[in-house]
Amino acid sequence: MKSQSNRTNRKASPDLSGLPASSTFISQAKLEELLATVSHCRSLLILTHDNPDPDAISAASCLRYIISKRLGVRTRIGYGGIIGRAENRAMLSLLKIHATKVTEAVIRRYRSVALIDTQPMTGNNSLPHDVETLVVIDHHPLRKSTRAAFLDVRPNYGASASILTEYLFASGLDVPGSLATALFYGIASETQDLGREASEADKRAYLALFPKTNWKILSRIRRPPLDRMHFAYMAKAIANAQTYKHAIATSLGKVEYADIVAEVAEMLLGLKRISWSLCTGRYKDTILVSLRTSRTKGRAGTIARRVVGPSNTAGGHDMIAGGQVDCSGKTEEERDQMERKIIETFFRIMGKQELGEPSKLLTEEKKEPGDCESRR
Ligand SMILES: [Mn+2]
Repeated sequence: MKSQSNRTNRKASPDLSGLPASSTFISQAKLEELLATVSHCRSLLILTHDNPDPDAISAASCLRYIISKRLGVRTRIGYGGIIGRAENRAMLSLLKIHATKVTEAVIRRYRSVALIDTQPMTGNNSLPHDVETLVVIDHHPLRKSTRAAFLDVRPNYGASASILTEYLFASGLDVPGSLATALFYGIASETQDLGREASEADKRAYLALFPKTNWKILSRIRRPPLDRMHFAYMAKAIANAQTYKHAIATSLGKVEYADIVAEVAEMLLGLKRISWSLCTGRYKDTILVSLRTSRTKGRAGTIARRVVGPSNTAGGHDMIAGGQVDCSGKTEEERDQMERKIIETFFRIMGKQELGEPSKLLTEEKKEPGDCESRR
């Protein structure tokens, strides 16, 4: 029985759909290569991007499981920023995943570092530029500067968790329910339930994990208790939102955790007739920019780079992207100004260089209570 092949059969990936999910030849060979590379390590730091999402968390946790079971090498999962999103915090606690914030000094203590769901010098992780990377496993486009003893970068995959799922099944190890649930959630959230940038490989991994997933726990992760702060951010995001043509943008100003910027960008994309959304927010000395589009060939990564300009870092995929603009040494007013400038640049790009008059999402029309007539 062959599964029906869907509209996109990406050239880069060989057709493995006829094979059982547990044996993809590439991952079998890559797994052996990975184990050989890591086998001489005394300990390994598994580093994700700052403010890791479920894809990064689950992929890191799977790598840790395989390496400790197969090699007995001590590992630690670290990240530079903060895990703020309620779903991600629930994921860590309910699935008992141990990940800690690491400083530059801690990173430097490790001889061997594995980067997961990110690459050296992307600007979204805390690996110092002079520290060598032993392992890179990622699904973002391969950067010219990326060097590692072991490299597995598959830009045609929708999630890093899908790559690690293949390793897991290729390893022949038991698949614990908690790990399956983490990976399943990693793939599902990264690809919006396989609807966004998912390839055949992601579907295969998703199906392989399906029978082992703990649905009760997954449901609790997806509906976590939200604190008041969350609603306050949403209120601010909506109050500040402006639309221009098919684009919407907002700024949050100072934020206490970085994830909220992406969360807002995702929420705003839900507005009718909108196909691009952007949110900015300041976390410490960085202005974070999060970009989303509903266009499957939107090249959001390229747009994000244009939005932040050549002296800053940005990257991403077709439909999701992010960037960061350094604002150290600036006053609060200057920082506000910089956020406005980013949104202006974004609207200019959306307007093909001409900038019309953006309008506020919420207009101050005289409305009777209960009047839900929409704007014309
Ligand atoms: Mn990812």
